Amino acid sequence: MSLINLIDFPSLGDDRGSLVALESHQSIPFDIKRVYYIFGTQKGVSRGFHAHQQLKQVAVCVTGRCRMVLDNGKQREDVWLDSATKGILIEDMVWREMHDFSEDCVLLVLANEHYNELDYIRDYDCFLNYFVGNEK
Ligand code: T46
Repeated sequence: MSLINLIDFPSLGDDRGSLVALESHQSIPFDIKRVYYIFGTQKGVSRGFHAHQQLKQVAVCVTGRCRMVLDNGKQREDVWLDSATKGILIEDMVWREMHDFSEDCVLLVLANEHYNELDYIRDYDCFLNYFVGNEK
């Protein structure tokens, strides 16, 4: 099964332009508790390099693009986020990296929990070790 779970957001455009509405339990499959956005990423800089123990997120590039890498300890896949109408669902215990940010990239992220640094696994070996004796 693919790690890349894309969500198409309906564009409610008219002749004035476009509009996308994101709502809990509509196009976003959870209660939204937090919204943040990543912008101004310097050329050549990659971000992420962590997993979350218990956090679901949907990420969408509302402007520009970046390449999202997802890894569940067995498979690693990547996808370009390059559309304001295409989100990616990132489940618990998935290692993520974001690469190749365009200068104008604004990556909007919706999360089902408040910020909690203790939820982060920032070491890849620790991430892999988590699965030892804890098979999904
Ligand atoms: C993720 C990817 C897609 C906060 O204080 N509150 C927040 O809600 C967040 C997300 C971050 N922070 C602080 C923690 C760090 O001092 O902001 C700083 C940068 O965070 P971080 O280095 O974790 O950022 P990224 O771009 O590596 O990762 C972020 C999210 O943290 C992460 O949950 O899944 O984007």
